[in-house]
Amino acid sequence: MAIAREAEPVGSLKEVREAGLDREDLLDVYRNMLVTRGVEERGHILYRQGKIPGSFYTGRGNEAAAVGVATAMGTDDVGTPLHRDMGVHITRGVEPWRIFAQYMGRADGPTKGKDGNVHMADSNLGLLAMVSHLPAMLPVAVGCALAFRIREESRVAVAWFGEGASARGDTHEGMNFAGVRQLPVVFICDNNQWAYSTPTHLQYATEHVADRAQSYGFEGVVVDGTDVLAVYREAKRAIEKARAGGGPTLVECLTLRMEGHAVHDDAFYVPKDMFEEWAKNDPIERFRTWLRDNADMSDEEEDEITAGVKRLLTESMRRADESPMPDPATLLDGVYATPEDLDTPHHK
Ligand SMILES: Cc1ncc(C[n+]2csc(CCOP(=O)(O)OP(=O)(O)O)c2C)c(N)n1
Ligand SMILES: [Mg+2]
Repeated sequence: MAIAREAEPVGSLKEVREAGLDREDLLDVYRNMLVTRGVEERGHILYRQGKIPGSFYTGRGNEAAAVGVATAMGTDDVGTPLHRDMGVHITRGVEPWRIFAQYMGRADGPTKGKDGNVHMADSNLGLLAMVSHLPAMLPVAVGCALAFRIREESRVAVAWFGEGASARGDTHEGMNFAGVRQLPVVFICDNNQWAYSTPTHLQYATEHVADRAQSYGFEGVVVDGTDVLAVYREAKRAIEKARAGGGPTLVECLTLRMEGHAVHDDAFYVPKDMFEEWAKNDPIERFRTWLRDNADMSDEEEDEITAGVKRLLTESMRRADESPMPDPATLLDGVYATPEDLDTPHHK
């Protein structure tokens, strides 16, 4: 039996306005979702051209969940997005050419040509780069929330994790501590129903991952992760509640991972009818239809947005290709902190 609240879909333009988005914001959300998918589709081409070292991960099917949550964050809030959350980077304002540069290990990528292609974030935009070990970023986000509390800053930390990662101890430790201290943190579960080839019934025994929130002393919500407006509304509620001192929320965004775990995996183990069923709820197509039915998006507006995104991506790939490989002399830059540069009291 479900314990978490199961969120309703968002209906009218009026309801969306009440949740804080005007028509221009809605078109921006649509644009961000298109850019997100476009960056990953073009990244896939670069990979097949042999220009991307290592493997390559995409978040196809997760565009609404990632863009919806990031749209609800405040400028000074921080987040720890993962390998399915390109939409968070795009919505926070990372320029796509820097993402292509990152993919190709170039000097202008957010990590200046170091680390894996999705292990990135621009800290100037309030994002902390992931490490591979899942879900090691949850305690980091909880630590940020504790710092905000101690410094009396009106900021919220947003922490992403996959449903597979929810089986590991860091999830428990992070959520328990956040619940005990009622910290300003929102946990976002990207539940794409697979952890590599492991299906959900072999990952957790509750109906929803969000059902666990109750045992940590905070609210759990399950939302359709293909409905960008419902995700936005639930994330906004949770973030503002955290900011107002109401403690954490676990928001579970339910989607299907629409491709393999990474490009080397053809997802042969996912039943075909599952893909067919979820393809009917493609998040971008779904929002496009909503905009046309509810916000009078015209053919001209749509064409202009689509053409603008295409131009942006083409120009971004060209610019990224001009970015140099990192200078080997910079190999250790940024790896170790220089204590005298830190402003923490114990380093003075
Ligand atoms: C502690 C740890 N174990 C194993 C891995 C290898 N690994 C990377 S992604 C992944 C699947 C994670 O599944 P989930 O948390 O559902 O995220 P998804 O990839 O489905 O978005 C695994 C097993 C890892 N990165 N960290
Ligand atoms: Mg998963």
